[in-house]
Amino acid sequence: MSNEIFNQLATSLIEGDPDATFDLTKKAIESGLEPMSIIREGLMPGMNIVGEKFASGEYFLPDLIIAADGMQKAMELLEPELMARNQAIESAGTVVLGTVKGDIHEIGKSLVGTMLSANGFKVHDLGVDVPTDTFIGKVQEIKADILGLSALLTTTMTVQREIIQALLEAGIRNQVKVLVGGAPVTRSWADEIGADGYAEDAMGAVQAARHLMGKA
Ligand code: B1M
Repeated sequence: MSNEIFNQLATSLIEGDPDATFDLTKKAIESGLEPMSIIREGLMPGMNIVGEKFASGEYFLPDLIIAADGMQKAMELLEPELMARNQAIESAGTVVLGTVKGDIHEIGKSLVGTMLSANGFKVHDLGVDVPTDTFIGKVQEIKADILGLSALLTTTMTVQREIIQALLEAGIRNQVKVLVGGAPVTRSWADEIGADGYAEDAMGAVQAARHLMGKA
């Protein structure tokens, strides 16, 4: 049953049918499947195939937009489920989160935010295409423990480095831990730019954030 529904979910994204993605996600939740498995085993493989078809020239920008619409409809159902399952009582730390300037990819960043919130972090999500100054200002304003920077494009990864440089110039680099992630981001890139933490996915971001807070 679960494999069948995961395959159907992936297919609904690949074939660009957001209403089917929504209905199948609802069905998967109602049948008792874990929200994180629905994301990892159904939705993410579908999005990855859409991405591959785009990269090979088979799909075009509208195909990406329709797939993202389906994924976002699914996330509207899944986010409350993720929150309800994991809600922690104690505050784990404060995070300023966003996708860097020039980059409008939202879904992965928002999933990271949801998982951090569900695990007790107070998350200030600044959205996408966030100017460097906005990140710096928010970190200073709320005295954030962690600055989470998402980048999905090889062309915008470099902005993560620029933000770390801007923190240094503002004299606050040692006051905040920087966590980086996003599809093209690797641990070696994180090391190269002097980030404090790196995570490959949303659960990894929770573990990395806990580690940065000295709690894991
Ligand atoms: Co775009 N896009 N896109 N796109 N898009 C990719 C990223 C791409 C890999 C597709 C491809 O060619 N194979 C490619 C980037 C190539 C590269 O540079 N390496 C690409 C491109 C080229 C582009 C455009 C340039 C296309 C164009 O205009 N010609 C353009 C750029 C726009 C811009 O940002 N300036 C563009 C636009 C778009 C849409 C707007 C249409 C849409 C996004 C809509 C939205 O977000 N509202 C879109 C989509 C949907 C994709 C793909 C297909 C799917 C992304 C996604 O949502 N994945 C993507 C291909 C792919 O990734 N397979 C692609 C699901 C999501 C849950 O995963 O975002 O990876 P992900 O997040 C993961 C991890 O990365 C990690 O955890 C998340 C959850 O597990 N993570 C973090 C993310 N942030 C983190 C932060 C952390 C830690 C972990 O700490 C702080």
